[in-house]
Amino acid sequence: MLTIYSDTHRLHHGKAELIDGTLKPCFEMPRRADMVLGRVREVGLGDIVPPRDFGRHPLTRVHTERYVHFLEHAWQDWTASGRDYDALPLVWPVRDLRLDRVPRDIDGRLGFFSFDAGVPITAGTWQAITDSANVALTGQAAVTGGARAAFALCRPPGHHAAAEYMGGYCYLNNAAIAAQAFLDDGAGRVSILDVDYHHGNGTQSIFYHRRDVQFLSLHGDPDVEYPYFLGFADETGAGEGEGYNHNYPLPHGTAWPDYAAALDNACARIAAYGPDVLVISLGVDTFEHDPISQFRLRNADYLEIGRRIARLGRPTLFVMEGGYAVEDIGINAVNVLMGFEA
Ligand code: SP5
Ligand code: ZN
Repeated sequence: MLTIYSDTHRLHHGKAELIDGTLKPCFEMPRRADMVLGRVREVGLGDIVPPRDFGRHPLTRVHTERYVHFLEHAWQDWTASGRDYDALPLVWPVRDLRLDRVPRDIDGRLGFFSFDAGVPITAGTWQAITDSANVALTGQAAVTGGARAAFALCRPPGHHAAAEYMGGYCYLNNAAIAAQAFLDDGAGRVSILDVDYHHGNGTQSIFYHRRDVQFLSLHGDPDVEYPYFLGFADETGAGEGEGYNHNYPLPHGTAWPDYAAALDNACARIAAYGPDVLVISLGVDTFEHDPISQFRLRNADYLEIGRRIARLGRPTLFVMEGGYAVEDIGINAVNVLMGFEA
């Protein structure tokens, strides 16, 4: 399987995140991608190529222009106002606060265009996030060109980012950008299967009213898990998109048998939908030793996830999302890919 990878992810290196009431070093760190790339090499998965540059157009097919513009200029605006530590949002427009005005000040804009504080913006963030999207788009082009599958080794991840907000370590929604590119290149229907431990709220939001993209997500029950405010089973799509969104909230402690049952149900829905192409939001924070997550999948279970995805028999783009047990992230992510190829 072809892997697409760019070293520029390294330019995005947030310093701290707020967790358990204290500032801790960011869990979403460059070493994550290094470990996955190392494993791709170790097992000889296939060629590793750099991304091509697809420019701004595919980004604004799923994100708003004003949001992309904000991301592009945020670091410059932040430093222009005298700061040089990571830019972080601190205030959000909830409920009866005003949503009809985009603040002029960068601190206001950071809050307007985010839903949590897990999104540091640094000097290299724009370059890293646009290259991460280019990694996904290069994989998308390979699959459109006839490859059975490709692995977009994206970092930063993307599935929490919606049309105009960032959050949860995500800025541009790489999987959604790739899914839209498949459609723009002639696919009629795309399924996105999100196996990251956290609900793919951004991806759901982007496609919620549409029937040309089916979205399915297996994740920790938002009643007790981040992102808390989306990802429940009764979110089934709206308008034209009614019936094309499927959430599988699962309890803390979920291990392989229950996970597999949910995955089988999701796969049956994908088969019934009959997509031209499949996009996998590949998070491996479902691992038993993940430091911020509460499922209990083991190394070998990831091989089985890959086998089940392969049985769908669709051209498949794997897009890297979360996974914070850094010593095992390469083994687990690449196990999915090896299970797929077996
Ligand atoms: C892409 C991705 O996986 N993003 C995840 C963002 C999660 N951010 C919030 C984490 C909250 C963890 N709370 C658990 C406390 C453990 N003591
Ligand atoms: Zn996650």
